[in-house]
Amino acid sequence: MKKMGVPGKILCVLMLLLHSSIQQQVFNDQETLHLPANYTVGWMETLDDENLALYGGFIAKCQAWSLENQLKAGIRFFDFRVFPLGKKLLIMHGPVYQYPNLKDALETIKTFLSKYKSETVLVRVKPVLFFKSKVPLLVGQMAKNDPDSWTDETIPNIGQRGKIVFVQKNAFRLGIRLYETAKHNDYIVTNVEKKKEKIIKHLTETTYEQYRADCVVLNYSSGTGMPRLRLDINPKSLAKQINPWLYKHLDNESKKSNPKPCFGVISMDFPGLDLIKKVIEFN
Ligand SMILES: *[C@@H]1O[C@H](CO)[C@@H](O)[C@H](O)[C@H]1NC(C)=O
Ligand SMILES: *[C@@H]1O[C@H](CO)[C@@H](O)[C@H](O)[C@H]1NC(C)=O
Ligand SMILES: CC(=O)N[C@H]1CO[C@H](CO)[C@@H](O)[C@@H]1O
Repeated sequence: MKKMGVPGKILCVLMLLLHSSIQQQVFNDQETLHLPANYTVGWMETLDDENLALYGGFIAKCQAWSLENQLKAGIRFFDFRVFPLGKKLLIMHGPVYQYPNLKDALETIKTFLSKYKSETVLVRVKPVLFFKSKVPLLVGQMAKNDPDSWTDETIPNIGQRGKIVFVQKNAFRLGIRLYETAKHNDYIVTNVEKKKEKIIKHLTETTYEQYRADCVVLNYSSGTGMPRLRLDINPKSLAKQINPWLYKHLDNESKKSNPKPCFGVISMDFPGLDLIKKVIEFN
């Protein structure tokens, strides 16, 4: 694989969309995706090859859309939790991604990339359940000699479009490194206002220069995880409250900051098209 990495550059973020209906779509839990006819699916197309090493998309955990629809909506970062079964890698939360195994999911991404050649998709694989050490090996066999996959630690230039860029996670040492802003207990949500404070803290943290040198910053924003302490807050109900606020917050940031901040990859639950678009605008 040709190295085109430019050290010192970082993965900036974002998302996107152009939907100007009266009601803004910042939260979505519907399976169907209604893309406006003029929606820019390949939003990375206008990105300058030289400008940034790579742009991120956002993670959408607990997402209602299929993998393909998430790609179309602009999401460019996926977190797959997998466990080995024989030579296969099965994906947990199958219904969300439709595909029970990693190979099929990667094929779906590749098919998307072959159609939208300007795009780059980050993939993080997290081994779960059992035989975790087999996972990097199996993924390695799949990706190492695949010209459509990037498994180097060096961050590729955005010029390297059309690829699946693997992202490291703990023992999974394939691909570029990721700095996560979230601390373990940030997952525990007891209070929406506190959650907002944390999101602002994370968004600010990812703009620090120090993290930009050699790793991608994963910004943990409305990704809620499973709150342990309160039964009345679940990822969906939280996203419903957080997403409109996050939209406004990003909107405020985009107006006051010049140059625009680079937030890294923003993780969200149930984002609607307008929220996605807002993030993409930061590119
Ligand atoms: C897309 O269509 C909507 C509604 O028809 C319009 O308001 C918007 O400006 C269009 N966006 C672009 C980029 O053409
Ligand atoms: C956005 O800015 C407006 C005007 O300065 C302010 O009233 C509002 O609270 C801000 N919203 C968020 C979510 O930061
Ligand atoms: C979306 C995501 O990957 N979030 C991460 C946030 O940080 C926690 C704790 O470090 C991780 O466990 C999550 O995976």
